[in-house]
Amino acid sequence: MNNPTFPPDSKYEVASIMGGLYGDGFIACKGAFSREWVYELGADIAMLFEEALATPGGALARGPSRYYVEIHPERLSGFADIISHPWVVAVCRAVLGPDYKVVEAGFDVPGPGAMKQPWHRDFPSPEATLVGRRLNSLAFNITTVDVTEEMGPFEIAPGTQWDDLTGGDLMFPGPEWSERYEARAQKKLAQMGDISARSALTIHRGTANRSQRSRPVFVLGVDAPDGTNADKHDLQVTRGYYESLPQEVRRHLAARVVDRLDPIVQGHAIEGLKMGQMG
Ligand SMILES: O=C(O)CCC(=O)C(=O)O
Ligand SMILES: [Fe+2]
Repeated sequence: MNNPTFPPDSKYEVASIMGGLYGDGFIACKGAFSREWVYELGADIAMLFEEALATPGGALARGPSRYYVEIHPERLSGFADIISHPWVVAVCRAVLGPDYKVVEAGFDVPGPGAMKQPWHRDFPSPEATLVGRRLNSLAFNITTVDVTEEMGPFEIAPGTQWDDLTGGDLMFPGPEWSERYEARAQKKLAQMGDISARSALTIHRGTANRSQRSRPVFVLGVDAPDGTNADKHDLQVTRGYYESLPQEVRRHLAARVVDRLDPIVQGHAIEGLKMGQMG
């Protein structure tokens, strides 16, 4: 059928998507959204951030002047645009299969004065990746600002999603690994409208924000059917919102359908990120 939202789009080749995520562990779609659309996303996030800061336990500290907030998807006016974007759909299908599920929606806010994070992955590698050599989850990011060097860009060490950290800390590689990551480090100067997709296992860090502006970035977590990240999250949508979504979009939401949204218990704390490093 000719559903315009879900074309089998040959612009997005499975082989290049797989090559990018199994190779570097990071790919991007430049200019996926208009700047106007991103301004709206930024405004929604600013509003939700204020709300979260005013709620006890509403925002998780990830180092000085750096927060993570998990949200109710429908509070973003553009949420359906994100999860039905043809590039996002193509990437999820290619890497996670036809029954992928959206398990997490949130945002990171590294504010002025945020410090350099230690190199890390966002959770320990699952058996599927370590032994099965397969990725069963992805993280998508959408910046709400044009990132400059001074804002402390996101930095990634390509290809390191396959590193086996067994024997040490499973999320924070010890000093014996730093040479490897420093040698590979790439700064991502994302611009408004860009979407990126990465394995959250690819070693990465936020760097020091020396500017006067914060750098809020939207985060979408997606699992393959055997992914277990849903366990850490509790996505909720109201019945009205759920029913407003096309069946094909709804099918991929690993969310509880509720009459009223419950406050979110911010669960995805990363203990090792509470402190920061100078630099
Ligand atoms: O600064 C960023 O964009 C990412 C931060 C990050 O990796 C984290 O808090 O887990
Ligand atoms: Fe991270």
